[in-house]
Amino acid sequence: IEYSCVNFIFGGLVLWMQQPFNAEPPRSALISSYVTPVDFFYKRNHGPIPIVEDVEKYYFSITGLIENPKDLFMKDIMMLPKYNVTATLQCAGNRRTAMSKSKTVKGVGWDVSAVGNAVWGGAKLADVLELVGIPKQTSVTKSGGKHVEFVSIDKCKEENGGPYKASIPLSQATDPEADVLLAYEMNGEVSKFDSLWFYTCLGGIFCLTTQAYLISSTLLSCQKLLNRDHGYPLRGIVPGVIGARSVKWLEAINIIAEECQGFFMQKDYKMFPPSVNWDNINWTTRRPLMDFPVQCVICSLEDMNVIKPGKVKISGYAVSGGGRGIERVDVSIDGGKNWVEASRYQKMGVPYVADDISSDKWAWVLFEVMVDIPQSTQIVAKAVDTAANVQPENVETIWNLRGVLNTSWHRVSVRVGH
Ligand code: MTE
Ligand code: MO
Repeated sequence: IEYSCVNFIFGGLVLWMQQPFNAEPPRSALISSYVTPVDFFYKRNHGPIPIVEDVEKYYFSITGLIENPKDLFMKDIMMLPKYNVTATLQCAGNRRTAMSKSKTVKGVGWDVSAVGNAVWGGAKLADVLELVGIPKQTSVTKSGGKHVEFVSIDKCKEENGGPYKASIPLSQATDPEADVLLAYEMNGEVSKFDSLWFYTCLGGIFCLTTQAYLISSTLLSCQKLLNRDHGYPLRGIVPGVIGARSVKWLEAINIIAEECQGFFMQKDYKMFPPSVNWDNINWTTRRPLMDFPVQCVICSLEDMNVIKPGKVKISGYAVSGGGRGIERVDVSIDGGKNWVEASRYQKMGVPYVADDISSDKWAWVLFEVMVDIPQSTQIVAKAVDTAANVQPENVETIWNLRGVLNTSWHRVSVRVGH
C-alpha cells in the first residue's frame, strides 16, 4: 500500500511517503549544524529498503568489460585506504513543491530540505577499480568499457521489479581527485534509528507486545556504521552530482560501454524545456542530469512567518555541483531590488573563502546576515559559484514536467506584526 503525501512528523522528519520511505527534516534543522546528523538527513527511496543481515557474508561483484571480474567482500574494501569526504547530497527534486505552484509537476513534493551535508567514510572507487586491474585516470578499458554502472540490491517498480541503477563515466570513477567513494560510514555516527522504527511504531498501535519485541530487536540490529536507510552496508557517493547517482546498497558494479540504460538515467532525472509535456516528451533528446547547478535556500524562516519589526538574522545554505565552491551569497529584503552580501562559513566561526584549499569543495556553505525588517516583505537569497554561475530569477523560466533542479532565487514572505 502506498500512503502518498502523509504529511506526518516522525522523529523530527516530515514524512512524504511511507512506502517507499521518503522524508525530509524541517528546514530549521539544516542550519543548526554544518554536518547534518544522520537522523536529520533526508531519506529518498524508490523501493523497499533492503535489509542486509550478515555483513560478513555480504559481497558485491565487479563485472563487465574487464579482464578479471571479481567478488569483493567488506574486508576487501576496509583494507583499502580510508578517506573521509565531506559532501553535500541533494536530490534533483529538492524544492519541487515550489515549482509545482507555477504549474503541476510529477514527483515527491519536497520542500527545501531534500539535501544534507555529511562526512562520508569509505574507499575511493579509483582504488577499488585498481584492485580489478583498471589503472587510475582511465577513460576506456582495453575491452571498451567507458562507464561504471552501480547496481543496487533494492528492487523498484519503475525498473519493472529490477534493481535501482545509475552510471558515471569511467574517467570520473578512476580519478582520485573526483573523490567518488564506496562509503561504509556516515559522520562516523553509529546509527540508532531508521525507517524500521517507523514501521515498529505503526505496528505498536495494533499490538504493544509486538512493539516491545520489535523495538528491542531493532535496537540490537541497528548498531550500524552506515544507517540502513542510507545504504548499509555499502553505497556509492558521487560528490557534486545529483543524489540519484549515489547508489545505495550496492550489489554489483558493471563496467559498460554505453551509459546505463536504467529508468532513472534514461526516463527520469532529466531536465526538459517548459514546452515539453507528457504527450510530446521524447526522453532520448536529453542527457541524464549529473552535476548540480548552484543552489541557495533560506532556512531560518518559513513562508508567511510572523516576525517582530527590527533586526532579524537570515540564514541558510548555498551549494554548487562539480566541486565548484560558493563565491558569494546575496540577500534582499525588498523582493530583489536591493541586496546585501551575507557572510559564509563551513566551520562555525571561521569565515569561508572560496579559493582556500582547506575549504570543503564538495560541501555546502552556511550563510547568515543581520537585516532590519520594518514591514511585511519578501526576503530573497541567491548565490554565485566560483565559476560565476548564477541562479535563475524566476521558477517559471525553468519549469519542467518532472520538477527537477529548482534553483530559482529562494523567496520567503514574512509578515511583520507587533
Ligand atoms: N539508491 C538506491 N539503491 N535506491 C534509491 O532509491 N535513491 C537515489 C539515491 N540512491 C536511491 C538510491 C536518490 S534519488 C537520492 S536523492 C539519494 O539516493 C538519496 O540518498 P539518501 O536517502 O541517503 O539521502
Ligand atoms: Mo533524488
